[in-house]
Amino acid sequence: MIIDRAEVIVTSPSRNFVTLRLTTDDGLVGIGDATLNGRELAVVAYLKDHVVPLLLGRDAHRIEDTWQFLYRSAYWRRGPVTMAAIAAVDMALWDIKGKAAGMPVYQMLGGASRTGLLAYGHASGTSNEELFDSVRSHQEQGFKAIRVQTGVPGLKSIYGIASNATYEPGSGKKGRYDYEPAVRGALPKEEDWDTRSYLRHVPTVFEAVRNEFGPELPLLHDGHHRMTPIQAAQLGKSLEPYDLFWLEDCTPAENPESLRLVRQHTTTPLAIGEIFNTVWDYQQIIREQLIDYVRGAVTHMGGISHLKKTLDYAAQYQIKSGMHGPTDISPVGMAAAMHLGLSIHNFGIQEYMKHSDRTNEVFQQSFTWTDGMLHPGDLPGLGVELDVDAAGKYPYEQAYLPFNRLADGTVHDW
Ligand code: KDG
Ligand code: MG
Repeated sequence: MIIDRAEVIVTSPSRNFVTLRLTTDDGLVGIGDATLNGRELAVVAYLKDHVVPLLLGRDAHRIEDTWQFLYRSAYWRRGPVTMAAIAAVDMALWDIKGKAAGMPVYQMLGGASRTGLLAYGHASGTSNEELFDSVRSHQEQGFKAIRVQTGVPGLKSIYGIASNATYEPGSGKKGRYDYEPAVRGALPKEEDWDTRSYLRHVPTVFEAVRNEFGPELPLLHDGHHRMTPIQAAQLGKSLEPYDLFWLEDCTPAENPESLRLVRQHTTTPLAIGEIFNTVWDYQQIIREQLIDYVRGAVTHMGGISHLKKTLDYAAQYQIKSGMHGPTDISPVGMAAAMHLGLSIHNFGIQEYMKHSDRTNEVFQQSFTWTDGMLHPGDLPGLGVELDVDAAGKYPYEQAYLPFNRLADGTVHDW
């Protein structure tokens, strides 16, 4: 089973996606997600110029050997561009192996450890009323766990709040909350930030949400790297009465030591790592039990093979998965996360934001969403097919994530 064709397909139905498509000499096709939001074309160049020529003629069955060859032979290791490219190869090879065996990928990873995957959705609002409506609408869609993001008095615009969402192009729909469609344009949008106002306001919102929705509903919150360690400690402590499922990215991820300080002050569970790329980024914080959930994405952590190793390591410390699943992870990356999540013992929760109708036209999927639970389905491989003609209708468009400045103009983590 020799790889005899490797194509890199860029499409932008509602946002940009990069997909690697491998074909074997016996006609099997496997796809992998290599999308790196806002820096997509860097991965396209890495794949086309440096990975595709190395894949042609290789045995498609040798997933681990191909991973090690791409990782070690380059000399230059880690980093989001390299690891997204390797992730796409890894996913595509698991897809092919599943199709060759006639099995869904989760069966090849050891079989199902549960019947479905608890998933959380994103609710938000600039006011409590708007937020409550958003929580209710997520509950109506079946979500049994909900991330809560709130506007902050005095701040005009915060990443992740519904009123900032743009509309689905051409759909006439308004106010869909997520980051799809992406904000197209030649420059990133500037937003404002004030951590003290945020720290004062957020606990009042969680109190209101608990009063409205009761103690049972699992609630999550994303701090989006905006706090210093002592500010994060303060927030974790002030949120303890509201029993969060997790507080995510409370400090910038570069410095694992910060989490030690946060841990000394709060029992609010911590989730981190959506921008991490390897097990080595996690090594210290797992070993020292500084987190409770691993947020890595299959797409950015070198694929199913490498994220599984990371999660197996985390399992020794009772740390669970909380794989990244925003709409900038393509349906291929989401399917890979579902197969992995279904098979491992230490699954925690899966982030899930529905893709747009246009995205679903390009990527035909077989996962199911039942009563707040995801399941990857039982088709051989990953269970996602890319419609190349539909993909061709939506060419790449430059799009950036926003960024923050403080009132005095200082650039801040966003
Ligand atoms: O590409 C960046 C987004 O995926 C990220 O900002 C979303 O923080 C995010 C989340 O938790 O889904
Ligand atoms: Mg996040």
